[in-house]
Amino acid sequence: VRAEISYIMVKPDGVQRGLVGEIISRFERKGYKMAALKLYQTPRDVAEEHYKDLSSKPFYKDLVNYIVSGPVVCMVWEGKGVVATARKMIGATNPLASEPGTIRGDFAIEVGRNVIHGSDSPENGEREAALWFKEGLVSWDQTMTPWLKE
Ligand code: DAT
Ligand code: MG
Repeated sequence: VRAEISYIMVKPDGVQRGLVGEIISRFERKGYKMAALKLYQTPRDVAEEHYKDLSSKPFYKDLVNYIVSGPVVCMVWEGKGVVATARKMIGATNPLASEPGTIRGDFAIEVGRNVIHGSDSPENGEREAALWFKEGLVSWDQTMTPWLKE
C-alpha cells in the first residue's frame, strides 16, 4: 500500500525565479520519495477547484489569476509524515512570518507570491494528487529505501 502523500507545487513565481531545482532538492535530500512530477500550464477550472475552500475570500480571484499566470511544477511526495513535515519545510503562509531555513522564509516576501503549495492534511494530499494528476502517480521501488528506513 502507498504511504502518506502530499501534493507539492512550485507556483508560477517559483518557476520564473528558477527555484524549481532547489525545492525538489530539499525534498529529495530529506528522503521522501517522488511519486509524480510535471511542468504544467494550469487550466483555470483546476486552479478554482484546488482552492475552492477559499472561494469566499476577498483574495480568491487574485489567487486563481496568480496560479494560472504561468507554468507551475506539480509534484507528489510520499513517505511517513510527509504532509506535516512538508508544511514545516515550506513555512508559514505569510513569508514574513516564515522562519529562516524554510522555503518561504528563505525565498519569499509576500503572501501573494509565496512560491510553493503544500497539502494541509493527508486527505487533501489524496484529493489534490487526484485533481492535478488525473493520469495517476508513478509506482516505483526506491533502491535506497533500506538506507532511509529501519
Ligand atoms: P497555505 O498556502 O499556507 O496552505 P492557505 O491554504 O490558507 O495557505 O491559502 C492558500 C493561498 O492563498 C496562500 O498560499 C496564499 C493565499 N492567501 C492566503 N491568505 C491570504 C491573504 N490573507 N491575503 C492574500 N493571499 C492569501
Ligand atoms: Mg492551504
